[in-house]
Formats: sequence, C-alpha cells, structure tokens
Amino acid sequence: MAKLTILEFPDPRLRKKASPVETVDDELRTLIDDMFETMYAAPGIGLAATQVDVHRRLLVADVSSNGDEPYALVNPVILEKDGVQVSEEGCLSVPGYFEEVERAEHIRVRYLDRNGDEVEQEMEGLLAVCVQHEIDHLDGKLFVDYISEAKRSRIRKRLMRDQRHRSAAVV
Ligand code: GNR
Ligand code: NI
Repeated sequence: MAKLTILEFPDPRLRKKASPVETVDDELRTLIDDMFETMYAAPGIGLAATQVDVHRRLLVADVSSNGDEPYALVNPVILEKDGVQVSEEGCLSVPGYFEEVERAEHIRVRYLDRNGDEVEQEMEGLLAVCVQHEIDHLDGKLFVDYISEAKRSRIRKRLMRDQRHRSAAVV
C-alpha cells in the first residue's frame, strides 16, 4: 500500500478531464487501495483519481463514521438527479476552506465496482453530495467553481502563498 500525493488548487492538473477506465484489473485495484489509504489518512470522505494526478474515471468514497463503508466507483455515470440539498463542502485539494454548495438530494448512479461488475444504485444525503463532488473532479471541476470569482480568487491567492511557504521550508 502507498499513500499518494494530493494535488492542490490552483494546480492546472486538477482541470484535466479524466478518460474512461478500459479494464478493471489488478493494477487498477492497487490504485483503488492506494486511494483508500490516502483518503482515510487525510482524512477525507472521498477522493477522485484526478486529485492524485491519475486522469482516469475512478473515485473512492466512505461517508460512514466508522470508516467501514468503502465504495469504489469506476466509470460512474449519474442517470437521474432529483431534489436539492445545500451543504457545506470542503475538498482535500482546497485545504482549509468550506463553502455552501447546492447539489441534487437523490441521484441514481451506474458504475463498475472493483470486480468490474456493473452496479446501479440510488444514493442520497452526504453520499450523494460526495459522489457529485468526486464526479466533478473527474470533469476538471472544483467546488470553488460554484462560489463567486472574488471568493475563489482570494482562496487561490492564499493557497498559492501557503504552497510557496511550504516549498521554501524544505530547501
Ligand atoms: O473529505 C471531504 N469532505 C467533503 C465534505 C463535504 C462535501 C464534499 C466532501 S469531499 C472531501 C474530500 C475530497 O476533496 N474529495 O474530492
Ligand atoms: Ni474534492
């Protein structure tokens, strides 16, 4: 197992659109395990492959309080959305910032699981928020894209300053 490095806003690699996974094989399952390790260590409730600089359509999530409900979604597609919920979102790629975002309350998602079997599943509440947030990552989109340009630009400047200070500290 290996913990992976998470890219941080405004890294341009977070804007790449991920391509479909072609085969669910052992190499992909190793990546899934590494993404879970990275997500649980952070700690976070979800992680998209884009955030670890792998531009394939894959995400992991676990919104349980015990960390015992892991989901790995390969090539996820939202088939249906309904209702609206607003919640405070954060992102491991935008550390330290939280903003209200509007998402669908219920979604129906089709994906391949870690065995390559097709699954169709209804999700609601926090799991639905998380999966919508992660699928956005696969399309190069971040939760800060839903807030004002003024706020986003303030966050960009502060994170760039933090990143500068961090890289200066290790030389
Ligand atoms: O850990 C995370 N928490 C979170 C809280 C509210 C809405 C979405 C999320 S996802 C985030 C982890 C992350 O950045 N996934 O891409
Ligand atoms: Ni995120």
